[in-house]
Amino acid sequence: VTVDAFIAGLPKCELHLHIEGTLEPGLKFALAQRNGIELPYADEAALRAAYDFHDLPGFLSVYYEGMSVLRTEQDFYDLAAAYAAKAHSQNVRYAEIFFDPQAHTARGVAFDTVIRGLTRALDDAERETDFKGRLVMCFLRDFQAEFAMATLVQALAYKEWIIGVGLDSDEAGNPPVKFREVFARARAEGFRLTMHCDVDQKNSTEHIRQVVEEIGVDRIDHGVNALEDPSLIERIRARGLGLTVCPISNAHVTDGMKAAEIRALLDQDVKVTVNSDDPAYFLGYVAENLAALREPAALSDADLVRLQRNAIEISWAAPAVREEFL
Ligand code: ES4
Ligand code: ZN
Repeated sequence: VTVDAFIAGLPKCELHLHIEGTLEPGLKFALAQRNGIELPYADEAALRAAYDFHDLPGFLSVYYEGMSVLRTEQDFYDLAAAYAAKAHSQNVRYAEIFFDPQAHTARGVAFDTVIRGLTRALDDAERETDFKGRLVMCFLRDFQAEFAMATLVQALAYKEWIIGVGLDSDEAGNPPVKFREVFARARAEGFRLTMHCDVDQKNSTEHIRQVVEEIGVDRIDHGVNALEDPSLIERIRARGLGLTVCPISNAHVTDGMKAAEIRALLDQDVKVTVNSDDPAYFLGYVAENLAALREPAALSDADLVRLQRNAIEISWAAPAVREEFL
């Protein structure tokens, strides 16, 4: 897709972006070399050839395998610094950035190493450019709730660096209510809450109902299947709960970009936003996602502006950041 001048110039806000999903093949090879790790691919081209996903589990196995090169604080710094530079180049002014600490602590990398590297890169970017990034800690739903709770407790010492918590990874058999106590504790500790309700999952509308009614999330990641239940979508609209959708990601792991659904959400005044999810793997940052969606979803320039306003409105940005953007 080509990104035209209007999309390129639009000040952007991105709310659904996994920092580990921004690990580009070039950086992956450079970090592997720096850390003395042998990748099971001869070169970048061979690695890219493995990026041929047709479903969520297929994607997730490559995504977790890729993280093995991230070991030191400097590795996490370099990862976040590269994303910040890329986001700045696309006129992203504000991003809420997921990180998956359990994917690192489970293989022996300290929580402190992960968060210090990421935070230092975001602080440097904020000082040097007009890009601001904030961290949202995601729990992996295919691990036990006890591990998520232990991770939450570990994160309390770093509270000022984390604005909210989320839930990601493989949804099959891992419903939102599995993490009821974890999210109740997170809310009590002052974190904002979001959860993935991935597209076209088994029990999608039941999972969305759980996040709205039982967990009490502040927004929903993906969640487009709510359209199948008019009373559910009405509750989402009435509460001003945003949906952070990811068209190019959906095109890879579901049966399409869900352009008609995004159009319907806009037309029904649901606060929908467009995001990149795992741009190094799905081959599109936020500008490319907007460009790819423009024709299929019949997005006018006003719609493109609306998507950015929706994003900053449903964001957890401080009032000063919000005012500067709007
Ligand atoms: C993810 Cl596409 C997707 N779905 C669920 N969890 C994830 N973590 C990173 N990307
Ligand atoms: Zn995601």
